[in-house]
Amino acid sequence: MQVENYKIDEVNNTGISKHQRQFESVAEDIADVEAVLKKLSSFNIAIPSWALGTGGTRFGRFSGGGEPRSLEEKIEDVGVIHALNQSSNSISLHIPWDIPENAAAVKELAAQYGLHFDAVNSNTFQDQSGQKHSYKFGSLHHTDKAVRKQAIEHNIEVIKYGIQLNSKALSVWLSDGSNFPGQLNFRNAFQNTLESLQEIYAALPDDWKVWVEYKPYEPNFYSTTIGDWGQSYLLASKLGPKAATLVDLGHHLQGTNIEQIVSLLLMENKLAGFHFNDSKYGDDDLTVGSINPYQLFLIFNELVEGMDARGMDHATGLGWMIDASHNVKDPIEDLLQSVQAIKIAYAQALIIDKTALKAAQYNNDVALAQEILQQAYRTDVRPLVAEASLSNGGALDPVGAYRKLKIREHLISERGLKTVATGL
Ligand code: PSV
Ligand code: MN
Ligand code: MN
Repeated sequence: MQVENYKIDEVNNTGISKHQRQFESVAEDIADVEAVLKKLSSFNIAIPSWALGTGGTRFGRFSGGGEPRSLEEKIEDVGVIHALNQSSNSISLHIPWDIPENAAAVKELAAQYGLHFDAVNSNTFQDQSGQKHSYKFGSLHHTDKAVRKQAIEHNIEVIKYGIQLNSKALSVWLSDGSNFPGQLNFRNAFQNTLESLQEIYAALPDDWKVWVEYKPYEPNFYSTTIGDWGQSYLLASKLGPKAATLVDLGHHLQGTNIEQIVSLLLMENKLAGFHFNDSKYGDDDLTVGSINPYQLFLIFNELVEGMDARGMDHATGLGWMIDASHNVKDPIEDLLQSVQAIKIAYAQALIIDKTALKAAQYNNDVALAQEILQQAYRTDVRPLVAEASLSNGGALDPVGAYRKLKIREHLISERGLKTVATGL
């Protein structure tokens, strides 16, 4: 389904006067509101193809109805999201969950919704039917060269799919690790991983990047071979300039200062981008901003400061992607909420009085530094985000519009109630 512009306009019209009042009130106190709006309007966050169905925990999956049954229907769903928020103009594929059999047709369909393809993701954490060697004991780090070779070839195949789609990055997440002390020789595992990644790196086109993700545990519970940003950074450094570290917000132990990691990776030109999500304990699938929006704001503070210091374009300088999928919400609503949360944090970071903050830091005025940060954080910037969306033809309130336009009901009537999304 296509969400027609006039329908979004109709829904917007019901809330426009309230919005204008709220927008004027917040805009009044912002030095260069046009610059903020321009940045918000050009900011996009990629949608992962695996988040469009109700995800599962390993204990159960509860389909909500109208789930996409094919890659084409997933593209359609991202089209719905982008029509409503005008901030999700790309889709990230996980292969082999979503194989673009006919890349030209898939690209053309995506273009009809104003979409393109973001990073392609390889999958060597599951065995696929017909596969010769098992990944039970890992993939790129495996003790057996034949298993490593199979995993390397899979990654090279994923790059080939990505080339057909005009993707520009390969995202690698390995579940490789160990469950028990003594199971693994850490140094050999790391060395094997490096050598495998070097072969994959050699297959990257000139204008491509490889993004190396880390995760401290799960599915392995004793060690993960790329377990933290240090290990990822080490690999990325040894690989070369096309390699960088991908930060998935949920892949940190509780209490980790993620914003500091982000700041230093950015300083070293080794920050690839993000997988956004939120978590309360050790999870990585909750809606962005649902648990700790302050942390998200602090991360964006570092991003805006660090990217500006390096003269980077906020919209295109890094990879921005959501990586979250749960089993109790409508996935489209979940994704719309996540994108809104990211844009809110970004807007708050944009309105920080940076000159005053710099001076407070220089003078070691700790209390003032906190006041400056929290002044921005406590500003209700939602009217700014809504105004940016409106100026692009999107909805003032994407989740509200999605409900008013009864989009899920439409999808159920088209696809049926008992559908289960392909892939994850
Ligand atoms: C692993 O937890 C991860 O964050 C990786 O990015 C995967 O590719 C993705 O989730 C989907 O399982
Ligand atoms: Mn991830
Ligand atoms: Mn994850």
